[in-house]
Amino acid sequence: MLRRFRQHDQRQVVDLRGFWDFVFLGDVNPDDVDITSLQFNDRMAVPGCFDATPKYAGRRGLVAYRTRIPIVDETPHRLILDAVHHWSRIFIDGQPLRDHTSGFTRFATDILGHEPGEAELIVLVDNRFDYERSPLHLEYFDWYHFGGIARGAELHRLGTLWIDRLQITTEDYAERMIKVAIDYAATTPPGPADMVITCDGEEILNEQVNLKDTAGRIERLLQLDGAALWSPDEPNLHLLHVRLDDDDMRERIGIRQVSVDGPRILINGQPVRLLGFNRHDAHPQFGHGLPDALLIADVQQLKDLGSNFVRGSHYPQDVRFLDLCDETGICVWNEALGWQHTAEHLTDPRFIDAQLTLIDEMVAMSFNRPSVIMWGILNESHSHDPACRPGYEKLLGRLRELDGTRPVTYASNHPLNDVCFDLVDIVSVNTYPGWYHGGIEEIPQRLDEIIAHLDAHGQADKPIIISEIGAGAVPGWRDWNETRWTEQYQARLLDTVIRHLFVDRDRVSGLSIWQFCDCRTSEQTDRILRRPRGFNNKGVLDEYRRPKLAYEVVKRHFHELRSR
Ligand code: ADA
Repeated sequence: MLRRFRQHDQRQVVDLRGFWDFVFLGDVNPDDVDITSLQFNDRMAVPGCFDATPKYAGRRGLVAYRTRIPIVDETPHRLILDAVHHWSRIFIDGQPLRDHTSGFTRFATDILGHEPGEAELIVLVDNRFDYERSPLHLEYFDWYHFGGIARGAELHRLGTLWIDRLQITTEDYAERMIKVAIDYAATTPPGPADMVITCDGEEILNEQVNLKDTAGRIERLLQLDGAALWSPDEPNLHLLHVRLDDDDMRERIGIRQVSVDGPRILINGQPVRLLGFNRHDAHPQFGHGLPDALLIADVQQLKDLGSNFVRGSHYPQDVRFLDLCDETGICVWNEALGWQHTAEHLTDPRFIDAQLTLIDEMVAMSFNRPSVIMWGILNESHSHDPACRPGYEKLLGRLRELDGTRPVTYASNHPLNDVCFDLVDIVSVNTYPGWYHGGIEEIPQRLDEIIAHLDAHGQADKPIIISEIGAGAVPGWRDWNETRWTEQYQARLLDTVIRHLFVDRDRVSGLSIWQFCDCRTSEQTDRILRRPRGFNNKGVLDEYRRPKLAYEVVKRHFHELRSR
């Protein structure tokens, strides 16, 4: 994926974005497909979602994408796809190499021992709901599950010794101390290898390492004297480049540490109040395959609104969006894919295994982004049911294993009888007073009840985030009655929420309004019947990012609060 900086000077990388051959196969079992006899009768953009294009809008089934890729020599090559929804099978020259389940995460397919020349790459993609093959994409969720090769695609020539992954952590922001972990791999034990590390073009390490195995990890502690820190207000970034013999990798980092101290969330020891939105990575014309220009526009409007926080609801965020958040100082709650799961899912090993794989991939693809300040799981799942607690323990435990540097949380809509809050660093609550229950005038009391209950039940020494709250407003609908679904009602509700949470109060450390912009919802009958237009209309902007009445209300409050 093309980033704002070159990730490799020496490694040969081919960007595979463009128009691929395409065919819609329909309601067929992938195991019954004769991959050598496919008739590609169409073309499709990669990245993109085929079911966001008019011709295939709303259709679900198996599809095939095809392109040709250059195999430089007989050394290993690696195909990297940044997100394929919801299930895929990768073929090279008609041979199946791997399956992948779940969208939203980057995954690699290694091509070994292929003779030099062109190879045919076919990707079978399935956007149907099929619990067996993709247990994390379920039709009842409150958003439309688009299908396709939705984000970047590239081919890497790995050579005989390569850097599999760079993982960089800030060990001590005040001392500008970072730890660089270099995971390497090789076709044969490499022996002595030259390793050079530079930061912003300045050499900070040059040594020979003796690599005895075909895979391993090299770790170095480096002090970047005088390097500027990353924070929401001053998002300074640095380019760290590692060369290992003939391979190399560049990562962009922010020197910062996130911690919690009692009810405060700290970045580099300074308390931060998170003000922002839940944002679906979606658009009616692009599905989950947003063009770069739209990501720029979304970030412009988030900044215009005065927000410094986005909850990536409800799945791992596009790394291009995270790059922009790194650059503009927007803090991100990055979340594993999940929505209102019950014990049926949380006690199913297939579901848990799929969650663990997705968490591994989410952390790997976004670990080095300073904008990601916390990890989340299992939106609004049954954390009030003791039968679900082992599932929460396992998934939160995996996050802590993979990354001890970021706080973890989950959004609960059962704040008064939740049995898993002790497992998280930050307590997050979704609540909709004034929308699903009661009037706007009851909002202060409802919020105070929740906060008082949390403080009285063991959570008084933790930060609280109101992770969802809001109201629906059909775009352009203004009415004398100012009832639900009008833009006036939404504006009045959000005005009441922000005033009550933050004017003369500071118990709550963060707010993510539901939601940034409207999004298409699931086609499932009992979902869509409750969603005018077939959209979740609680955006402060509509799905084409046109502001509603509430936009100016939220903007005024957020800028005023941020100026304090
Ligand atoms: C829940 C859910 C959101 C959305 C929201 C709503 O809080 O987490 O994804 O469905 O309700 O609009 O009702």
